[in-house]
Amino acid sequence: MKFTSAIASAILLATSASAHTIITELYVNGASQGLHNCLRLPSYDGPITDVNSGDLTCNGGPNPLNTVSKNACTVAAGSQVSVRWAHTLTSGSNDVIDASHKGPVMFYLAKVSNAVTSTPPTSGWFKIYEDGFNGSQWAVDKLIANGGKVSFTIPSCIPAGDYLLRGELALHSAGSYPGAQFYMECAQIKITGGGSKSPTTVNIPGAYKGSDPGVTFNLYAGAKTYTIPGPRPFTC
Ligand SMILES: *[C@@H]1O[C@H](CO)[C@@H](O)[C@H](O)[C@H]1NC(C)=O
Ligand SMILES: [Cu+2]
Repeated sequence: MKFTSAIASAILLATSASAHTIITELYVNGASQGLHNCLRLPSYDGPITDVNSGDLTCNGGPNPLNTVSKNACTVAAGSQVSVRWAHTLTSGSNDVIDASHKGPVMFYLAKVSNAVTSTPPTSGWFKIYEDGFNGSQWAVDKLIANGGKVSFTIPSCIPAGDYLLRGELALHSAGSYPGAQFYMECAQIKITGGGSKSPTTVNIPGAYKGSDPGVTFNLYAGAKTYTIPGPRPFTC
């Protein structure tokens, strides 16, 4: 009995460790900005599970940020940005995340004084993209089918300047809280052009609660609808 359950938990551990994911590459209008470039990368691809943790902003804590790029990438407002999630810092597009890790994909922006050196702010975040579940496919299913890449548009009307772009992928074993696994990395970008609109912002941590229907959600129970956590995305 004991022996069996020890083997079972070892297998579970191995499965979940092999299943994690991390953002490894940023693209602007389809052009790679270079592997790991302009990214604040943790040493480990593990999740954050406490929605009130400061590590929810741009990772860190149990996953020390030890591969922080010295560069910010320039992005014209209104252009298309993509990121590539991969299982490890060096995985290719055939190894994105274990298919069991279903859930939504979201992107947020926050203005900072210096994209490379500023501490990730806990306030000032606005969502610019979200994809959840359409009744048959999760955002993560589409991500895997697309080699880990997801694309979205930087709003054309927000002020130029330095920003942190926060990519987030979530959920998996979220039937009770804590349980949902949040995977997030921040990219260092300088937005050019733009306008003068001021999006409504939220705090991260702060925007999610353990009791949110999109945070505590058994995605293996056959539900046909899902409420993505956080605010709805800003549009110009
Ligand atoms: C859900 O999205 C997938 C992939 O884009 C698509 O093939 C499928 O038809 C969609 N299903 C519904 C119910 O909209
Ligand atoms: Cu995992």
